[in-house]
Amino acid sequence: MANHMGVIACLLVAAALLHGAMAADTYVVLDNLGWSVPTTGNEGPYRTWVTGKDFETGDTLVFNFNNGRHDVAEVTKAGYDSCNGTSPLLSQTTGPANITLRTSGEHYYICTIPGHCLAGQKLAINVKTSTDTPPTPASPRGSSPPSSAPSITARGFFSVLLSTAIAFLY
Ligand SMILES: *[C@@H]1O[C@H](CO)[C@@H](O)[C@H](O)[C@H]1NC(C)=O
Ligand SMILES: *[C@@H]1O[C@H](CO)[C@@H](O)[C@H](O)[C@H]1NC(C)=O
Ligand SMILES: [Cu+2]
Repeated sequence: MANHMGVIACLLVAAALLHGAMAADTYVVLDNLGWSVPTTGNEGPYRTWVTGKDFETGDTLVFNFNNGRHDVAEVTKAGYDSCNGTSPLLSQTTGPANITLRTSGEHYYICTIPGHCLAGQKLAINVKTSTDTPPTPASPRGSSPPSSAPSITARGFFSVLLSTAIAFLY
């Protein structure tokens, strides 16, 4: 019995880890403070918030702000460094703004309300390619629809783990 409990515990932990690894994460930028002008007058709080986080493609950033108070513009590194939001790659003026990370690499976000970026309302993150959902290669026209095999396989594995654990219980 004790052995069985150990096996069950291991399987449940494995299943939980697998599930965690599969799920796309949601990150609320600067947590409860939201997308705001740092009281420090610089981007320090955003840099601190980014530290230790593992952003992956498919994850979502939630920029919490009230309409009209702020906005979010994704800009180039040059735009980030100089707080220039003149030609944003992407722009959201209504809050909260949920931005899903589609591509890997460096992503830069600023607020374009005058003075805000210069006072530190700017965010730079590095996005890694997600390990759980490999990009589906573009399939030629007329071929079968893109397969969702990887996620089905992962889900199947997850179910097998769970049912094995449950089987041990009875
Ligand atoms: C801001 O960027 C735009 C387009 O990238 C550029 O034309 C403009 O000169 C820049 N403004 C400043 C103040 O650097
Ligand atoms: C944005 O994400 C938050 C947190 O996941 C969610 O509660 C909210 O409904 C989302 N808003 C939109 C417009 O999708
Ligand atoms: Cu702002």
